[in-house]
Amino acid sequence: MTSSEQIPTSVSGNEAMWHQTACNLCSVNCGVEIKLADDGRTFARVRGDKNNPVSLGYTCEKALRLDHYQNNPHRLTSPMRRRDDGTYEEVDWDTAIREVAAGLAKVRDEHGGETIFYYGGGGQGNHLPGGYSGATRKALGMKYSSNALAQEKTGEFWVDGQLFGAMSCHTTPDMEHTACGVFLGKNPWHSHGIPRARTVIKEMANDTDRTLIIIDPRVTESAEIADIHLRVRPGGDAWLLGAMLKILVTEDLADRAYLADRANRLDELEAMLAIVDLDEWADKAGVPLDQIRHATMTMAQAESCAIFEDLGIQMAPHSTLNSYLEKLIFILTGNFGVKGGMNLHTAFGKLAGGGGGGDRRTPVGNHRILGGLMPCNGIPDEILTTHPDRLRAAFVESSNPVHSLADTKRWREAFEALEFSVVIDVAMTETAECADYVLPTSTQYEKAEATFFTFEFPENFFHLRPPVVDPIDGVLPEPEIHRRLCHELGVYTDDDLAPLHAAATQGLDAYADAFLSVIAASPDLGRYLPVVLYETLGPALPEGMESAAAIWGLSQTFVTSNPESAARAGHSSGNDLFNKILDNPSGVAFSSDPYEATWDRMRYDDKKINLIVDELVGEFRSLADEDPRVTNDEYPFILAAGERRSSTANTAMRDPKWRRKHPTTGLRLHPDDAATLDVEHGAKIRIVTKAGEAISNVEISDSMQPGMVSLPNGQGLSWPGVDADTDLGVYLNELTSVEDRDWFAGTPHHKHVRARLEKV
Ligand SMILES: Nc1nc2c(c(=O)[nH]1)N[C@H]1C(S)=C(S)[C@@H](COP(=O)(O)OP(=O)(O)OC[C@H]3O[C@@H](n4cnc5c(=O)[nH]c(N)nc54)[C@H](O)[C@@H]3O)O[C@H]1N2
Ligand SMILES: Nc1nc2c(c(=O)[nH]1)N[C@H]1C(S)=C(S)[C@@H](COP(=O)(O)OP(=O)(O)OC[C@H]3O[C@@H](n4cnc5c(=O)[nH]c(N)nc54)[C@H](O)[C@@H]3O)O[C@H]1N2
Ligand code: SF4
Ligand SMILES: [Mo]
Repeated sequence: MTSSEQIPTSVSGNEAMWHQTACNLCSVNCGVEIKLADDGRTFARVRGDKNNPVSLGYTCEKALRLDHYQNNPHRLTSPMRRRDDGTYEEVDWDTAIREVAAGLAKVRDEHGGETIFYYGGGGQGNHLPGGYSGATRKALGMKYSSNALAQEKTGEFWVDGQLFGAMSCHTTPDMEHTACGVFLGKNPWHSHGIPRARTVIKEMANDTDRTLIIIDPRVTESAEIADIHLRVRPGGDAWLLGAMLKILVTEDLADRAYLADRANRLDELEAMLAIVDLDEWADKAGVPLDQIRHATMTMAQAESCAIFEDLGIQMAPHSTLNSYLEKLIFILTGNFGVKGGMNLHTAFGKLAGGGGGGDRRTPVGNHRILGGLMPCNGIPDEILTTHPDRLRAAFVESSNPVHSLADTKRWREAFEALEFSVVIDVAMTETAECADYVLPTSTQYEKAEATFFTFEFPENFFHLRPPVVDPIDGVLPEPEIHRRLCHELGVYTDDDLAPLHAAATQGLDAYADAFLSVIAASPDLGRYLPVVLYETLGPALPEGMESAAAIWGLSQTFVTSNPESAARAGHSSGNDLFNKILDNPSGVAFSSDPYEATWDRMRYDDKKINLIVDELVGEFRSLADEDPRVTNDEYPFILAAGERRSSTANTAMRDPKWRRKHPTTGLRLHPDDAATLDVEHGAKIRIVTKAGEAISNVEISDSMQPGMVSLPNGQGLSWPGVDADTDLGVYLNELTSVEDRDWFAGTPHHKHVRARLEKV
């Protein structure tokens, strides 16, 4: 590793101008404009991009600190190879590509390509580069993959599939227009998740005709401004939602005309809800019954209601069941397929959703593969075994699973047990430190970049971001890495691509014609599509935009499969859409729908909602006997391991200096608990779980419930020269266990880690 700070490089474009791009620190990817300093590299100023059609100039305080991501002294600038003693040496790119291809091919030849697994491919940014891995994966015959979605959203996706007919039927809340916005286990003030979150929820709260409802055990910043805050017991949501559903069906609040028209199996659902004893369930939920009834009536009687569920229920007990019960609420109140409610949106590119509804299983643990993704908590089991079909090699890209997934110790053991591993990253991460090879790549501001978080409805948007600065020396963008790997693996020859090279110089129409005939003649080339496009069309694109070549393919696919949505947004063909994407550095609407489109998008033949998810009925019944009020003497606290705060951004921001203005590394604790433990604000405290222990400073806060504590996510990242105990924050997943997970989807219970606190 060498420092990037002294490497002078030329600048793309005019130094004095504002460069349109996006913030990569959360999934809404607000459009921002960046002005470079005189050195042509430092982000001197960052401001919201008013021309971005989604964020309209909005940002939060985090975007202003993006320079810590782009310019820091610990960027990787050379491929690294691990020596036998565990240290690393720099190797040149030719050597790295040759040895990585050979190492992976050896595992494929000896054990089959399906024993090499792929993890990552993009986080809150960087999905476009990850898309190019598809070629390398096919070249090696890889079958199993996963990413962070399989530790939060796969249960929800699967429930959507059961209710609406396919996992691609992803629901999105119309918070902009809703009369009643509900956030369940979500703190939009900090975590966003919807465009312009703070503005939208403030408008909702300030408007006397609209209602903002927050369901969270903590008094979050969002709860502080909400009209209604249901302060649920940690882990108590299943009982709360069960009680709400019971009130809807027994107190004449369900929209029965809508249900008769739009849904099947209402009678079975009413039978399922018969077990709910309202007083008992309200007590288990920790919320007074009159508050539950008031909130339920408000949701049912509002002109429209939209619900956003997130980690507070998805990473808590009964995760998949919670998603099911939450969705029943907007369905029973007639809020699916309507303005201000929940709708099915188009997608430009795919994040997950393929791979069926869980019929595929993992080779060793027999875990359900939902949306094509192995459940994250189950992956170490697939490696640390003598089973003949175990996973033997890993390809990790743009992700840091050793740090971000449960039980770091077990993940390190798993990496040790692999026969071969490679990581593509911008930094020497905790995962990179376990790999045989580390390949350094350009940052998201050094290449054409985009995410596929295209969740908006009725209009949906795509933002292709041009590079802001030139790449530093020594790195390659991911598409180039995958192109070189595919060549090294010998999957096609230069001759195969000659007609495409020639056509690319004659414009997109000629290219499209040549493409169809080349693929018809050699269908095998289609398997390596992203890199074929990158290699042939890439060089014909504007300078710096080579990595956008795959977007040409996605534009064709989108317009062919959604001609009406594309036409309503003004796009007549795939080439037309692609050109507009290239011409609009602030983003463009690729799709526009009427609200009825949701019903067309339903995948059951009769276009009706299936109200009964058979696999989850047994779990619902078991709620009658389970009691969340019972405490654990050995571990009396519930630790929410991973709260989103002003200075958390998963592991994208490694430099602790980025937290200087918002120093939030502490363990939040209720004043009563602090008094019992006899600790003061700022004191050190030891947190002990069954998996491990850590030291944190204490932040006394009456936003907490007694018995509940919380730690911020994404901290404890190594950074040379910094005192780990005081400035780095807690390395959370040294405290979590892989076995604490949802029985169905395998999603972790990170919001519900049993812990003991000890004064230091
Ligand atoms: N600032 C910032 N924003 C981010 C990120 C970031 O790192 N930093 N990460 C992004 C990512 S990847 C994601 S997935 C989202 C996540 O976004 P959120 O899900 O909103 O984030 P969290 O703060 O983890 O959890 C939300 C809330 O769940 C509550 N909670 C804890 N236990 C329970 C419970 O038992 N029931 C209920 N109902 N609530 C509970 C917590 O008190 C917390 O306020 O944020 C995104 N946005
Ligand atoms: N205990 C606990 N654990 C959690 C959570 C929690 O709440 N509690 N939250 C979870 C959630 S919701 C999520 S989404 C995950 C996120 O965890 P991950 O999926 O691991 O994602 P990130 O932390 O965003 O890691 C992104 C990686 O990409 C690298 N990177 C940045 N730019 C580029 C680039 O241009 N190219 C490449 N190749 N690499 C790049 C960064 O250096 C970093 O290593 O964490 C999860 N982990
Ligand atoms: S972190 Fe803030 S500025 Fe960045 S995308 Fe998210 S909301 Fe926008
Ligand atoms: Mo996430």
